[in-house]
Amino acid sequence: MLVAGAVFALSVLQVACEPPGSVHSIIPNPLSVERAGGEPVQVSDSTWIVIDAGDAQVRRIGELLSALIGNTIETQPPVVDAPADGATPRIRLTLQGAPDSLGSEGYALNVTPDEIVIQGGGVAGLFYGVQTLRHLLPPLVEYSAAHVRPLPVPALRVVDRPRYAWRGAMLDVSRHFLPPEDVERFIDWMALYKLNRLHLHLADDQGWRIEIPSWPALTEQGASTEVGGRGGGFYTTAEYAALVRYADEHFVTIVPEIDMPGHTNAALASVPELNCDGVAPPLYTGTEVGFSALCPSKEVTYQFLDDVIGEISAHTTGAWFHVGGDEVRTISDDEYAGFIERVQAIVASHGKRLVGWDEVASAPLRPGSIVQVWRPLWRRDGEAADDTATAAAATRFREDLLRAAASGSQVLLSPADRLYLDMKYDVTTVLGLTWAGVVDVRRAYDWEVSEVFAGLPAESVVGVEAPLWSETLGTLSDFEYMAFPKLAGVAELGWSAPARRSWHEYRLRLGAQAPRWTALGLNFARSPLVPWAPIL
Ligand code: TNX
Repeated sequence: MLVAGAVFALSVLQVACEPPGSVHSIIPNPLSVERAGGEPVQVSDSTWIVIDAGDAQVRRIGELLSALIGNTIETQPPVVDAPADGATPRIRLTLQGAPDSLGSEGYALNVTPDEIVIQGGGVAGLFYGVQTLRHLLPPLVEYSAAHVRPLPVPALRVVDRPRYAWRGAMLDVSRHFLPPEDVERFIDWMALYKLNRLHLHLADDQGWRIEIPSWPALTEQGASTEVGGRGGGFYTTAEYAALVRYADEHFVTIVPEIDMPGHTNAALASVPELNCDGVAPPLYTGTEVGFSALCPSKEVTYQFLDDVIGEISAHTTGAWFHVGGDEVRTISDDEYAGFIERVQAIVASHGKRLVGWDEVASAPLRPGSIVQVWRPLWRRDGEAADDTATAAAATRFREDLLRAAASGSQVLLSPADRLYLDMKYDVTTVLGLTWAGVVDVRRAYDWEVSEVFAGLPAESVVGVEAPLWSETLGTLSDFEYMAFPKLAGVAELGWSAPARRSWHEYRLRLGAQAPRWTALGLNFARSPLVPWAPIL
């Protein structure tokens, strides 16, 4: 009787988490979801997780799922190579049988009364199929020591694959440092929404955040402070390598950034010979930009960068190294282009591909480089500009970008007036900045990536990334508050086909995340544009 009552209460809650007008609450919205009708399937103590025999990667994903489900049932479901006789119901995880068209990140998920089957196009696809199953399980599954409860999963079939290869977020750990365990938490939140690139902004005027054994002053001096003067910190080589490993295990690729030639006061203050006049400036804890630059005409600059890029690249499993390149106001255009060309060769010599902020489009880029567009969309074309200098700069930028794309560069979109997570939600938001406007949840979500640059071929766009700058953010809780709920929308922008995205339907699915985020202990902004589900 009690159990029946609990089951009834749970199915009511489950329905409550699927708001009217929305068939499910999965974010990002999958390519197709078909409800099968009938009773929900119950995951329980007698559910086993069956994997492809002998496949260690599939086993690891099975164990992640077992640990999640184990929060809520009496004993963790065993992960087994082959089902014992009659051992049903079961959840089967396999790399067999997914249509080739789904690619390595795609998957099919089938929930039937007999079994739940996830077929991954590759290991990443299998992991994403498990994330989708997670979204279908009641939010209470996220409490790490929940009371024992049954776990209803609606009967349905999902077929899914991402639109873009690059679905990213960026953490500015220079202006305020986040310790490794906080970055790991952020990776957890990214993985839940199938985001797959974490760009770490590891050096700026206010702090150098990664150990470079051949230049110890960088962290001895340059890591000792942050915006406002307190704190600081850095990742040791071992901590960085462990972060890269943790991210890889969650199908997130770390993209390290050392911003250069500008945004380098922390390095210039630590190593005098990097300054053209050989004199180290004091450490900087303010928030101005554009005043610092490595000396482009000194050989030691390039020896230094070769060491830094080589050391970090050696511990980076991903294919990319981000060289910043933004907002330098103290060197000439020719010096800038020459600097980027040399740095590009250094990045290539360490086996990586260059990523740079949009200013790098003015330099001759190699095929396969990525230009990350940060300028706000209202600065992208001359017509919207209110003075001729801005209009000319916009026109030049558009020409540079199209030329770079024509010679094989890719474009990553992070327009500040949509995707800068540090822009305030509205004028009352205490944290954040407003230089690119106030950006509410709808503004971040409700635009179409392929319409941004007329003339840019669709295949040049590698994806989207949402930067989170931290001038005003001090703790993980602050970072979370500015990232959520907007980052869930960025994930959908990067994953879901345009026909699968509509603000009016999305806001219902978004509102359904509140009980899960609460269970996870994730701090989020209660945007008034979203009908938040009751918190359990
Ligand atoms: C612009 S756009 C920056 C950062 C600031 C941020 C604050 C770009 C590549 N750089 O240096 O932190 O605005 O929103």
